[in-house]
Parts: sequence; structure tokens; C-alpha cells
Amino acid sequence: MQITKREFLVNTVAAFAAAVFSRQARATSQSGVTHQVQIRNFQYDPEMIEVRPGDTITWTNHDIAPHTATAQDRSWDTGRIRRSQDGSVHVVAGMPTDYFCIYHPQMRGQIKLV
Ligand SMILES: [Cu+2]
Repeated sequence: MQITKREFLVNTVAAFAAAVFSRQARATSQSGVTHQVQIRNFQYDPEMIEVRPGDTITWTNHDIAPHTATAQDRSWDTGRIRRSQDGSVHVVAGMPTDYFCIYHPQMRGQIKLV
């Protein structure tokens, strides 16, 4: 079957548009930002962090002691973060914002969802 020049052009434009659209869809779904929180001297730095749903928070432990970042209601948790390691949590809408360290409950941090 013979494809006319016009059909060829339409197909090419459609394929290009589909490629651009799928690239944009991917970019949108991966638009979250990664925020860094340092843990030093048994403190979260910064102690309060502004994040949006879709973002990721990564805590890096610079202490010798292990730490965690754990929601007060325990609904989310980085798990044990050893010296020089990090742990991450994905931000979702409505997640509890106050967190602490399981091993050192006096360590407290806060997420501000914006
Ligand atoms: Cu700790």
C-alpha cells in the first residue's frame, strides 16, 4: 500500500507529539524535589523543613550514634540510620508532620506541608 506524502507527514507529526507528551508526563510525575536534613549532635538541621507532596526528604546521620526520623504516630519511618548513612521518606499529602528519633525521643523535627 502506497502512503501519500501527506499521510506520512501526519503520522510523523503525531508520533513526535506523542513522544513530547510522554516526556512531559514523565517530567511531571518526577517533579518532586529532594530535601536534605543533616543530623548532627543529636539534632535535625534544619529542624523544620517545608515540603510539597511528591517531594522526598533525605536525612543524613553525621553522629556516631544511630538515629531515625519517625512520625510521632509512627505512620512513617526512615528506619535505623547508621553513622554516615542516610534514610529517605516520600512526602504524601496529609502525612503527619511531627517526627522524632526512636532512640533519642528528645530529638524532634517538623515537616511543614505547603
Ligand atoms: Cu537519635
